[in-house]
Amino acid sequence: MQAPELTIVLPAYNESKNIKPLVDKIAQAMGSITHEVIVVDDNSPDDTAGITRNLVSEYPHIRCIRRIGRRGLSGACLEGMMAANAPVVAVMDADMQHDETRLPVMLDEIKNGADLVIGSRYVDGGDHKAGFQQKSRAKGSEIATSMANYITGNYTSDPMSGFFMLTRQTADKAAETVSKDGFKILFDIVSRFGENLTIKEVPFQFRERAEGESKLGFLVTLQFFGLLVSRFTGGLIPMRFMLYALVGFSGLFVHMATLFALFYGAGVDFAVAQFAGAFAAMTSNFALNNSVTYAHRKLKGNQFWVGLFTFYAVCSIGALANVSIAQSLFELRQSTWFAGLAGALMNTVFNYAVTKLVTWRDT
Ligand SMILES: Nc1nc2c(ncn2[C@@H]2O[C@H](COP(=O)(O)OP(=O)(O)OP(=O)(O)O)[C@@H](O)[C@H]2O)c(=O)[nH]1
Ligand SMILES: [Mg+2]
Repeated sequence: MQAPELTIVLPAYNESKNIKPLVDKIAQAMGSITHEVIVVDDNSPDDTAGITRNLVSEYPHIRCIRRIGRRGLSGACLEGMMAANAPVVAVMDADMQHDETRLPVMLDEIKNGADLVIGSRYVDGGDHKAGFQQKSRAKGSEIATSMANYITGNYTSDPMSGFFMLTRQTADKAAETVSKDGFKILFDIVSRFGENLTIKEVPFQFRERAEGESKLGFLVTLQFFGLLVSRFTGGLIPMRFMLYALVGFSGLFVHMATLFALFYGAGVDFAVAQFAGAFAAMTSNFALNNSVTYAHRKLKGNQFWVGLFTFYAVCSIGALANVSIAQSLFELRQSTWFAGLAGALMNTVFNYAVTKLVTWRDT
């Protein structure tokens, strides 16, 4: 077997029906270019891993990385890129939305000196609309792309693409800092390193997913907006903190709804109703953070209850710190607004930092 010139990484979750047809098409498109294919599967229930391994008799250059207990597209892409043997690595979706016939053209761009080549739906000759069944999703993609462009600084017309190729050297460098969380690793790479990379674009026509279901849901969209804000602040505010703060904001509504329902609806004493409101908010905050902010470390079974208990404990300490800071600022004759907000902000930062470590053990 010859050493591969190109590694093609296919992140795949429940893509068992797409793998074989896609690998066939890739083999056809590659012609004489020596290549290997790495499928990165997150232990898909549909046996994507088994199906991939069965292909080895036909395609000895195929390999599957099966990750247990982990989920996430960016992390999957990264792991595939790090396992590559070739000096050039391509990443493409496993659902046939990307055009494998563009791979040789992209490889030529790398040979001509590019560090990163992006399969773009937004340059002349490219198209994104055909890939989305609903018009609203095409529109959503356009809006997200222009927001991402605003933040990344126009290094590419399609920072949201999941189809790209880069040198091993670039991949190795990116891997050290790029976020393993989230769905859009290219956006992260371009926003961090765009300035120092020679970037080329190759147009392609985005196709409809062949089989199976989309994994882009509400959670992924929320995470993406968290990532946008995080990159907007130059990484100062972590993506997870954004999600945590958003969940905290939703807790305000839970708190007020409980307070009003108990105080006005059930005639409960104000202090008791307020206490119940705080408890309800903490509980819903914990449940939401567990499913959204820490989806990658979701606590289940007994761990869920232990997590809830530590969350209550940390939040209670946070509340005490909040009140004492606000009180000190107030005594220093700061405005009530400033004192109150400073206490609340400090409370959020404290709760975030400590529950991250203690409750979700996310280091
Ligand atoms: N290993 C791994 N792969 C994933 C994960 N989430 C998505 N993928 C794969 O990443 C690729 C892109 O995901 P899609 O669900 O197609 O997302 P999309 O293309 O934005 O959405 P559609 O247009 O609806 O297809 C697909 O090959 C997925 O199987 C994940 O958590 N782990
Ligand atoms: Mg897709």
